[in-house]
Amino acid sequence: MPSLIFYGTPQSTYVRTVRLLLAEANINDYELKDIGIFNGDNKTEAYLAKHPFGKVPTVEIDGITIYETTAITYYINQKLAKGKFAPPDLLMQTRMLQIMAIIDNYLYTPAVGTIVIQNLIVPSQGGETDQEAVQKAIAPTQKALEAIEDLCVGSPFLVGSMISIADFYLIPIFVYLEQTPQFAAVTVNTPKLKAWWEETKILASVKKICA
Ligand SMILES: N[C@@H](CCC(=O)N[C@@H](CS)C(=O)NCC(=O)O)C(=O)O
Repeated sequence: MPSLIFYGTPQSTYVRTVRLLLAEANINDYELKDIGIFNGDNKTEAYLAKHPFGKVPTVEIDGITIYETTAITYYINQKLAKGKFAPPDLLMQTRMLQIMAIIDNYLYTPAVGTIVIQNLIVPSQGGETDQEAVQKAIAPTQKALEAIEDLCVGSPFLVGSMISIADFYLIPIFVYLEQTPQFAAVTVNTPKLKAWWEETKILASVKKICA
């Protein structure tokens, strides 16, 4: 087993993406160094030396530092999981990458950056939910989820019978979205994703990492 140090706050969706992959690969022997994103840990000089953009996660595997979740999951999947979390079929592998890119570029900001943060984080820190911002985030969240709906197989997993990195990207977002009053609205036209969510939310790895 290579030495693996993991930097990130356990609540982060991207941190959970990588930790879900590790859990499904049965790799539990790693050190988790908590880097808070609400207390400024991610903007210290020491952390910025590892990740110049100050985001989580970052991992160090056998002394190699990797940041950006796409790169981390690619490396760990190839190096430690024999590539089992990417489908062998070229088209399905392409769909997996497409779904991950949609999540990064079109879903994360309205769904997590606004709907989740405003409903779940802001009130927990004593603030007031910005309802106008939440309302504006519904349409782009719906659009991104509907694009994923069109591309996914959805039964049982996003790109087929085997769980893939695309599932590890979407699961942590659904864990939080489901707790918001907007969940029904943003999934109104995504029956495959709703069925997918019922099947994936009960996985042991999801209960362990996303609790
Ligand atoms: N492109 C990055 C995005 C990571 C990201 O946005 N992480 C969030 C937490 S889920 C973060 O670090 N937020 C802190 C901040 O933006 O200051 C990746 O793929 O790893």
